[in-house]
Amino acid sequence: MRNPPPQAVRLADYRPPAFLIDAVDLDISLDRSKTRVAARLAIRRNPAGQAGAPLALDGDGLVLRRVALDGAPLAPEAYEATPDSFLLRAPPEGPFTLEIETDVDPSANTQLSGLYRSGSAYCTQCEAEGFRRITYFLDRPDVLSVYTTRIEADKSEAPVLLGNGNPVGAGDLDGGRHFAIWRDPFPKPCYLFALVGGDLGHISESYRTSSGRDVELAIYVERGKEPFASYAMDSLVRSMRWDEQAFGREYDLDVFNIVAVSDFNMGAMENKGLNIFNDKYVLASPETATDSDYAGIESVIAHEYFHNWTGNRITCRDWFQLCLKEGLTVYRDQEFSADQRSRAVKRISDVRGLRAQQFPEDAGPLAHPVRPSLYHEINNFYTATVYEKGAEIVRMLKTLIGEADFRRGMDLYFARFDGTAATVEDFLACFAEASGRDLAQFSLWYEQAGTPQISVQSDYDAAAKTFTLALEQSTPPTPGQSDKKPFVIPLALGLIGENGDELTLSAAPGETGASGEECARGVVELSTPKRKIVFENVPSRPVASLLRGFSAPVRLAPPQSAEDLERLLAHDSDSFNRWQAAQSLALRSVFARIEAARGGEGADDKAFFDALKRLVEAGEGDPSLVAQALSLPSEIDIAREMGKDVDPDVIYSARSGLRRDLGRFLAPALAEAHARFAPQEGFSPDAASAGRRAMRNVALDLLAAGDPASGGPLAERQFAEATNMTDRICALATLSHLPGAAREDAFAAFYERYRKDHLVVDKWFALQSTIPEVETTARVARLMAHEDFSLANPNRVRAVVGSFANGNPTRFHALDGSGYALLERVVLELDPKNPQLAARLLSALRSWRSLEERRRKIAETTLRRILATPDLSADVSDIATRALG
Ligand code: 0A1
Ligand code: ZN
Repeated sequence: MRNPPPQAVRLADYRPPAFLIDAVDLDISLDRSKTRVAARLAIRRNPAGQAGAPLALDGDGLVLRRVALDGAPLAPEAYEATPDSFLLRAPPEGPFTLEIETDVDPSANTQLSGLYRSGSAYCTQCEAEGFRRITYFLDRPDVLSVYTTRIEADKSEAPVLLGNGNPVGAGDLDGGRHFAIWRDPFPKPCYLFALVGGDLGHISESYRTSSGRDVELAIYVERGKEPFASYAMDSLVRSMRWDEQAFGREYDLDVFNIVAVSDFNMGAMENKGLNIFNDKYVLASPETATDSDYAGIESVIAHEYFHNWTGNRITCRDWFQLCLKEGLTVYRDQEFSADQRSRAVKRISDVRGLRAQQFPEDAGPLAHPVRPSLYHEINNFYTATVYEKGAEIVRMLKTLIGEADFRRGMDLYFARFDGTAATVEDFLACFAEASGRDLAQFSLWYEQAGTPQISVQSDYDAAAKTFTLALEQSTPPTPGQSDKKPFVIPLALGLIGENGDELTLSAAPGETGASGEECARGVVELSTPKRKIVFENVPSRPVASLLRGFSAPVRLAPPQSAEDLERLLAHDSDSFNRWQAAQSLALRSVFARIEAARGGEGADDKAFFDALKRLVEAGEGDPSLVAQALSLPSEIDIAREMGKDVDPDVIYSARSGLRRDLGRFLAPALAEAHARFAPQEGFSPDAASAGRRAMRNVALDLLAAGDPASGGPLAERQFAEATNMTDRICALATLSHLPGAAREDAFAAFYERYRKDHLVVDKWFALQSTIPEVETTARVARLMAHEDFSLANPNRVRAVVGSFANGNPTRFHALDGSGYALLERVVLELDPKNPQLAARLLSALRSWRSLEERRRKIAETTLRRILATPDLSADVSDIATRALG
């Protein structure tokens, strides 16, 4: 384990490496507790690096066995080695070869970083700084080397041996051992290194690239699980084709391997030619996977595959540039999924995710720019801000410069930076060049944290037939950034006339008009603190449909009137904004209910409910969009809108009241929809079928909220008769909110049916952890003692504890402090074993300052106690320190 205190790393301190490592030859002899790693490094001084510097390699918990320079053993005074570092005091001026042999213990590796065991297999995870746990190295992304890896193992234990690149040799050895040699011709940073050894099954397929090269694709899984990998394979093939068509990017090796493992800290990893996946994002069958699991697999498979160009062929100069590969690759996988499915539904779900994860991050003490300028622990920067807001920046760039220039910029980026480690500046320069536009102000999106707030005042002048929008932007202060400069914000908009028709935008001449181009594209740019825009020839008072398609990651305020929102919900040509109108109306209702509980005026939902009823009854169009409109803002959405003095109990009762009333009002229409969207013959995971299931299940859930006496039995029936996991788990979710024997029986039956499948058992864990009842905290403690639970497995921990802390606001924030105490216990127990996971769990407390005072105090005490614990990891102490900061 690395020793505290963690050092601050600053972007401003970046210096090119003093040495380069052109070639790495590894010979790795796998053994459960004593794996021998022999590395031969071809090193030379970097002409751009600091002259005369000693060679300082990174290590982390290594045991050095042997070291030689140009073939001769090194004298002890020539170097200094600790478990965490290796220093060669006076390296030769010319190129030299350093041979280093280390021992590592994969069985003792509970951090799941470096070389570790998952089940009976050996696997690796090197991003961000795991390679130094395998051998001493310049563990930084701007050192690119060509790797040859020889892997040796017991043939019976690990008949499958996989590495990066192409297979170039294999053979049997004495004593039941065997070896395989892999060579990766593409220079790469060490964080993309990987190997796998184990007794695994696989499925394979041949793929012909657009230029006619054949690639062998294979997905390796636990033996017996092979049939569950077919959707992942299908997604891979579609991703490869799509990247050729959408970005002109072809795959470059002879093989592409994916391995699914059960113990993994994140979703998956893009190691060159050898992607390693959390099995949650590979394995699926109609009986075990929900529609959202299928969508998750499709997008993660695509994401990792797309990294081959955005991340691997072009990598990052330093970890501050993480968004260069992550934001861009998320943008690419989002576009891919949008093309495979309903674009509008995909956008809605991405924006829901952004608001649920990134907005709170940006509004709290952990806020950081998409490209941070300082970190203590890089593992804590794999955040929604870097990933999801990073993707929004790329999307805005495309909106601003247009599709053609965007594609030209991407082509230029690929051509210019292939084989290098690049920066955000390099990336933006390509688009500036391709579009002829100065992107200096745009680059503030990478530098300034915080979510901009846009306020809008509108005014209709009936006599002059003009409509004026007064826009104003401001961005709240965030840690270390008190004053914000104005952003360039692309605001997609339209005007909806009295009859619901889309008005043609026509700008008034002069300074206050929008440009002709802005009107034609329906996108205005807000790049100053304020901008007033006058539209002319507006026959009657219109309603502005603003931020169409969520064209920028901002908040709009103040909320529109109910009448305006109802017009948008009924008529907006932009599907996203129709959904947004429903969400805004629901939020209005919740806030009115909260006011009513405090003695204020109650909610008048009649028009809103009527509008939803028309949507449900219309029966035409996309049922998945109707389902989205009926999916009310979550408790967490509501808390975020509230912003301060959040009381989760108050939110829960107001939201439950709305669900109950809506369920009652819509009951006949919902019952009809539930029947109309009953499962058809055969199962397909495609978007259309998933949309039908979404509609059916949202109907079931609202029906039960309106009338548990009839909705409960309906859910029981659906649970028993379900022919796919989506219908079964949704029925169980509905039942989970209805206390009683039927619910407990259903949970027991579910477990009996799926106890052998750990991914399904995770759903069972997660649902129970999110039951909004006082008893749940004790239930969670019981689940942690369940024979299927293990602190060593990140998926189990996330299913039980993560779901509780992030998905059960009333219990997690219980006034008696029991929820925080549970989190504290788990974080502290987990920290010495898996600090990355412990730190992630702890970030559930990131919004503690927005809570009402009593909870805020308990949360603060909890954080302080955690921070005062001796021997805390750098990961957890970084989160606790910043959260309190
Ligand atoms: N680069 C991967 C995510 C990833 C990051 C860190 C990991 O270990 C600390 C593992 C995976 C991706 O974006 O998919
Ligand atoms: Zn990624």
